[in-house]
Amino acid sequence: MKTQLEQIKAAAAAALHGAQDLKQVDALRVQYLGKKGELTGILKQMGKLSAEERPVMGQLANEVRAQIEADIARRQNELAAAAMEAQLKAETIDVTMPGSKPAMGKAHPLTTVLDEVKEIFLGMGFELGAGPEVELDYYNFEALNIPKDHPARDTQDTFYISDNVLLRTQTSPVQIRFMENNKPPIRMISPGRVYRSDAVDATHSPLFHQIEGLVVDKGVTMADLKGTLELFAKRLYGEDVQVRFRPHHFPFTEPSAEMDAMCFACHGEGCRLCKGEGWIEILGAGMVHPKVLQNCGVDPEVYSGFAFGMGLERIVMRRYNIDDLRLFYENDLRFLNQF
Ligand code: 2NL
Repeated sequence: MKTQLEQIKAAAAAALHGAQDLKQVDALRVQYLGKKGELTGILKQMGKLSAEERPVMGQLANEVRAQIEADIARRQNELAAAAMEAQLKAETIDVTMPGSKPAMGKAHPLTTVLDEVKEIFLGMGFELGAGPEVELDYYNFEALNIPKDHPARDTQDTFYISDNVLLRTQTSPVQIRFMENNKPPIRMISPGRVYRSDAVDATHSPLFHQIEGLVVDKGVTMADLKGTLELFAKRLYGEDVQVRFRPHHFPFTEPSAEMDAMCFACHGEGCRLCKGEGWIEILGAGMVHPKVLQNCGVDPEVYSGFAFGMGLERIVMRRYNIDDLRLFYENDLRFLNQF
């Protein structure tokens, strides 16, 4: 029996040494130590031994079992370590490989020009105003002296949400609210999204951007309007640009005017850019109508003011010679990467 035990120990050690994976190791464990295994088979014969031999063989059998268990554990560790080694080798990251460059975004041309316009007015002491895009009819029209039957209120132009709620068609409601909540002197601009129910084409979009400005104080005159807006045009287009004011009409200003800049392509000669005019329209402006001041709780006997408004898209289109408004909203990188 002793010889048998020694043989089992040696055979198990050799077999485990040759085992190539954990599955084989487990099979050997069953083969030698399992319920029907070789060692167990020997132990079952212990009953036949004499009382003297039994404890000696028992101890030897236990030693053999312990040795085989130790061999199994060692082989399992070796195989696990080898598997880990192989996996690490297969998954090695080449830290010297050049990375893929992330695409860099850049400011949208509307943002770039809006930032310039803001900078010019903030430099003149204006502050920024903002307000809701979903507005009350009162702030968008009524307070601005646009009566119920005015063509500007035509439902073809305005997105109505209900009878008296709409998407603002200009940023003037921001200024109305500003006058309600702030005492003069007021110097503010309100850039923002505005909405008109227009069919989309090269020059129309249901969403576009406006920049309006408002100055209210004692003794503000048309001369302040002209000086401020001329300075703005020179800052935006260059010191040598000439401007002119033409009479116009808006319900919310009186008198009203439009400001043109001399065409920077032909210098007044008339060309394709200015459609032969020599001048290009930049903005609309005027002295705030006394009724509008009154609607906002500003006494027109004490205060006066001027206001102006311009479309951001048109300014950007002229700046970069862009002929289709839709390009601004499509986010085609071939377009956006040009700026
Ligand atoms: C244009 C002309 C303009 C105003 C906007 C305004 C605002 C208040 C009172 C009076 Cl609160 N006026 N805004 C004034 C004149 C012209 O916009 O052609 N915009 C694209």
